Amino acid sequence: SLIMKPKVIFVLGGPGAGKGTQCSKIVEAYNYTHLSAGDLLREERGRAGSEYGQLIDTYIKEGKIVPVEITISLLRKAMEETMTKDETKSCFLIDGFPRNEDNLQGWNRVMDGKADVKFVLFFDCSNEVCINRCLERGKSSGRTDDNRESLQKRIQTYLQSTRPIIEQYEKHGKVRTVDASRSVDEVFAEVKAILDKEA
Ligand code: UP5
Ligand code: MG
Repeated sequence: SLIMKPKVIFVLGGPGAGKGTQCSKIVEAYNYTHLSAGDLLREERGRAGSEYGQLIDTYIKEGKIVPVEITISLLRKAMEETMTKDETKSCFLIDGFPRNEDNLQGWNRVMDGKADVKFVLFFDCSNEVCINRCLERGKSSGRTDDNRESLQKRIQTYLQSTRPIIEQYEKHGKVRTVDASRSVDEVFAEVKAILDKEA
């Protein structure tokens, strides 16, 4: 039988910009499935018998971007599982990916023609706000990268590697930018306006 070609929105923005928070709200209101690349990597890191556990652990603490083969196989598996369980679930928010040129090339290699990337939903936020949100969350998150030292590196990686990816999509008119520094509800109102217009 014909399986629907998945529709994808890439969700990008600095560490702590609110990608996960807003994706949860989108899932409540729209028929989208949220796949956080970071969450999938953290899950794989904790999986007994994972051959990548140690590598993922080190990369995350260092704020470095895991080789795309690992991330893309997790994303692809999650998409396939979702669509196999319920074939009407063919819209995905891919949160925190693609973060660099290696990610983008890996996606194009594996997924070209197999998924429709609609646009990038970009949560724009100052580094200062991003850092403060992550430090605040770090008091209870248990995340190994919510500390000043890792955050410095995450911000660096974001500016050096991820911003250029967003700029590439921008050149093709494929970025929808949201001011992510406002309250959760204000940000979500802007997100809704974008999704309702694109749908
Ligand atoms: N918060 C959220 N919105 C708020 C608002 N409007 N006002 C006030 N507070 C707000 O939010 C962060 C915190 O801020 C929360 O406490 C929230 O309540 C509050 P969240 O929604 O979690 O922000 P998010 O953007 O999702 O932040 P996150 O820390 O998840 O972003 P990162 O991009 O840094 O983390 P991710 O999990 O995507 O990646 C982690 C690491 O995994 C990367 O550094 C990298 O090492 C690795 N990785 C890869 O290698 N490859 C990938 O493809 C993906 C990840
Ligand atoms: Mg997140």
